[in-house]
Amino acid sequence: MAKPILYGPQFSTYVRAVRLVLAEKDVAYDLHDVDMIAGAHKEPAHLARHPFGKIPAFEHEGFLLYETCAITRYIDEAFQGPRLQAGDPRGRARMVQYMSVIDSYAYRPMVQKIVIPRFMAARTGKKADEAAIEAAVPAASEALAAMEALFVGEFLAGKALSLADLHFAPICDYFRQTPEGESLLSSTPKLSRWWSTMIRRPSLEATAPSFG
Ligand SMILES: N[C@@H](CCC(=O)N[C@@H](CS)C(=O)NCC(=O)O)C(=O)O
Repeated sequence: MAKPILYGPQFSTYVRAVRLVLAEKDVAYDLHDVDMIAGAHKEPAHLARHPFGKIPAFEHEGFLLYETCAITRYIDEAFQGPRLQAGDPRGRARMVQYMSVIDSYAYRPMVQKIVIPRFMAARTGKKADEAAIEAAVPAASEALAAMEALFVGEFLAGKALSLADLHFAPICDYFRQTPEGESLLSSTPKLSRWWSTMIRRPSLEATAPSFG
């Protein structure tokens, strides 16, 4: 099979989620950068791959795909390697539930409202809007609490690693590096334990974001 192509910058949480799946399944791929900082994701070349101008987009032997959940599920089903979806309906349903919770309730407050402003402030030396960050904490806390309440096994969807773990790991990795994330994660012991095992996976190390 030809190598798939993943379009997007390596520091993007959703790009990393796809890279984690590719790494866990040991699938070789080409990563084509899209300069998100310069706005290349809103330009015609990328809009042809993703009409909403988001990151990432994916291509495999002429098959074009966008939306991270669809991409990671395709990779799991189309390529060899360990299965990343449970064999039973409840395990798969729990995985999808987690991924939906992450997209609908966790990403925006944690990444858009807390991580990005904190990282931008650190990079530019400008002050972050503390009131805006503080305003996002209750929603981030609510999302984490819901995820903690659903957690019953070693991994998000049960006893085995699934697409859900790889969907949340990039967000958790950035979030825990903010004071808000560090504090909120200290009150979710199951997720904190989960993170301490996730961080040891070679796929996490292989996809660690870098900022030049
Ligand atoms: N629903 C999309 C969300 C992707 C998304 O929000 N990606 C972020 C980067 S991690 C992005 O494109 N941000 C730029 C923007 O919203 O303009 C998916 O699942 O792939």
